[in-house]
Amino acid sequence: MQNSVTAYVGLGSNLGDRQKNINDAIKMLTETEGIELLRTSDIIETKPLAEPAQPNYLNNVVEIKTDLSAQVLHEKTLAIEAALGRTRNLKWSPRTIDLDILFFGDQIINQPNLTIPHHQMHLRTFVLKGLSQLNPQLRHPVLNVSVTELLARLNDSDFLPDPGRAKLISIAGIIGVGKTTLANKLAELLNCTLLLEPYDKNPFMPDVYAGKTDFALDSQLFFLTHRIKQLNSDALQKQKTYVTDYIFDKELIYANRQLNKIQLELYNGIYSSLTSKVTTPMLVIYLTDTPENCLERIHKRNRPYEQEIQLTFLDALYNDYQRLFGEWKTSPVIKIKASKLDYDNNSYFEHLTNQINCYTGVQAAPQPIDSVKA
Ligand code: A4P
Ligand code: MG
Repeated sequence: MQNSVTAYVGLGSNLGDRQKNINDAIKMLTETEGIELLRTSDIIETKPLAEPAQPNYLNNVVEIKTDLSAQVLHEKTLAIEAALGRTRNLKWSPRTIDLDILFFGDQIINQPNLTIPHHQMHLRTFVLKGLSQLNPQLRHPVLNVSVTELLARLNDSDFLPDPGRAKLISIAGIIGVGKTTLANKLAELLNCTLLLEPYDKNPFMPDVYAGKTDFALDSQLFFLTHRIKQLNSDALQKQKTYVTDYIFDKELIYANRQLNKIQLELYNGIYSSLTSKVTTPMLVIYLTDTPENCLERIHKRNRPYEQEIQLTFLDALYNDYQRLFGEWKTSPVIKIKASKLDYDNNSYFEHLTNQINCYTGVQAAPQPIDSVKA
């Protein structure tokens, strides 16, 4: 094949003989002139994204070599879907077979009927698993990140952006890791609203850090009520983007560390009755550094009441955050080492904001037809 391109097609079936539908679709792709089948990933059973009442899917990904154009390949996949009995009545109704073009070489295509890379593939574990099995180093040409890294960010979940909600980007990490600095920078670059935690307004904090644990509950409730108000879904505009320098779930981490048993029981009761309207993040940026480096930053920034913080406390917080994100299923998480943040490097931040825009669904500027981006 001359001028051929390597492309990846995702297959899904949740109606009829699912295994046969996938095998038939692969056979028909293979028999299409201009397409050579290279490899197929394992077929996996997956829960339906966003439609829990539907039957489970079987999904896999195929790697092909083709000298067809992306548009012609798309027409061929539509014909295969039709031949295998796919009907298009309701959006996302169960289907005998669905063929999505995931990648077409490293081309970026934005046409009315065709978006490549597929516009939500970076939010779908059932797609990224197949891709990383076939080619772990393969890079997403818009995100400029490997499919293996994209898969790790989802922690085995699939996500569907909800247009009825605010786009909240939360920066997480232990004290002194640099969350507020990053939040300020991102809010400026993304031209969005910055929501900061009122670290200097909590009247109980100095006492708590000075070891007066009687005030720990007051201090926790001060933060809790502030954040509940700040992130209340009625207070945030849908579709608007916000950046916070904290993740709401840290409240439980700190409460567990700082409250005694009786305080914690009371706190937990209040917590669960008040948090139902808190907006959850669409994307988390988890900033990490060694507790030693964070302690050094805390000493440098010299907020008086923080100067008593001990390394053992930061160590414990670090472990709590690691546990939180080991189990996190609420949103994708971009993990960044604080040492990699380069505030003088515009292209570093261009890359980061470009990625954030992909996750929050801000469309890239339309590209010329069949434009190719290196
Ligand atoms: N289209 C645009 N770009 C592409 C592309 N790269 N590849 C257009 C294929 N089609 C593309 O697709 C809707 C329109 O998208 C078409 O007109 C096409 O020109 P469709 O296949 O007709 O409709 P659809 O599949 O219902 O919608 P869509 O948006 O493609 O949905 P998805 O993204 O395919 O999601 N859960 C699990 N576990 N596994 C699944 O496979 N699939 C879906 C459908 C939902 N939940 C799932 C799965
Ligand atoms: Mg589709």
